Amino acid sequence: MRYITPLLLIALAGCQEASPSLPEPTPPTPTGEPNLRLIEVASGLSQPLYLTHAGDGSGDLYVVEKGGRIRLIQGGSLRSQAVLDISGKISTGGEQGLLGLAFHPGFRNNGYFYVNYTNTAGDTVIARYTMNRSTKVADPNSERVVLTVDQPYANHNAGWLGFGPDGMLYIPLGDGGSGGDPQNYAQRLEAQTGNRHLLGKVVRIDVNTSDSGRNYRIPPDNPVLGGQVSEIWAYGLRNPWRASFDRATGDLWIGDVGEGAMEEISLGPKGGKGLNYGWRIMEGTRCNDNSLPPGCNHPSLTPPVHAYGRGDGYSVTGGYVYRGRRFPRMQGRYFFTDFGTGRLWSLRQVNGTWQRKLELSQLGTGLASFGEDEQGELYLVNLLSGKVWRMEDQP
Ligand SMILES: [Ca+2]
Repeated sequence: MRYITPLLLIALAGCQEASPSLPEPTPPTPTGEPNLRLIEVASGLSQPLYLTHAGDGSGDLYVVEKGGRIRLIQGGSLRSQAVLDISGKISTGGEQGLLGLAFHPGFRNNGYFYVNYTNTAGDTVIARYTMNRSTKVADPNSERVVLTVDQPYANHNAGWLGFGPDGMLYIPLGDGGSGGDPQNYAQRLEAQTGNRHLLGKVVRIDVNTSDSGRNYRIPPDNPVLGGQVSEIWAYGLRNPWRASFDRATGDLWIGDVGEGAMEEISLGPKGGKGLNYGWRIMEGTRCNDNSLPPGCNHPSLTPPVHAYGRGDGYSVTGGYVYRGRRFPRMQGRYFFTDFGTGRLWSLRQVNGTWQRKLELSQLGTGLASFGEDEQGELYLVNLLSGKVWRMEDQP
């Protein structure tokens, strides 16, 4: 139906949160342009689609495999024993699978981490597991389901989740799938059975407490949308494939995969609640359905900071603003790529305008996700080749 879907199905990559760390002063931005290269860190993974760290000072890296396992890279080596294997309880077709991973800000003390997966019924599950911090293994029976969202179609499951600088868990969800969001889930705010009102939204919940029989609490400072405060923080997303928090500013960056014409990078300033990112009224900067309120290009919609068409790619993979220390010329740039074409760009704001630069090309298909370590250094994960690389700026 559109070009994107089959690819995405395969791609499903995810990025992960920047574990909430105190904002650090941003070093001055050097004027030189980075000269990127990729250094292989690991290979032999099975459909990896995300990489993150536990925020525990260990230097360990965790890689998510679409088929249902979490792997550990420790001291530069990929451990054969999985951290978690829930391959028996998930669906792995197309865009389904184990899709995201986020460590609790207090992981060092409680061993908690959260995953986003597609269960055997095809629905989205957000669940907590507890890891033994000595063995770095989690008992599959430690699962505590936080939230389940009915998925009306198999595609557009998004998958990323991450803790914001406010300690809340953010979960950008896809529009439920099919093509063109036929039930208009992404714009509908009223409560629906099976939590389908959360489709096409950024969900924001407090997992440290609970209310009303839920395993979480709706933060009272969530926006009033459709006349009520709910789990919805922002809306109007189609299939947000990887998001991240800028660890210096707290801004939320989202790569949202387009329908048939445009890919987009959207931005939510720290604390910017209630934003409507536009889908399916808009596809990127293109008017898609002007019959829906409030109509195309309405000032109440939040347009992407960048959008690109089929000449550049067909399935965006959202990335990170680089905040590491090793490569000053990368500082402050937002890196992202396209799953299909393997082009990798950066965005940076110059005189109030977001400017794009092509950093690398010909990386091939399959770049399903970026990842970030505790120091803020960046990685790339290829779903198809099973490899993980570190991004470097060579002098
Ligand atoms: Ca949009």
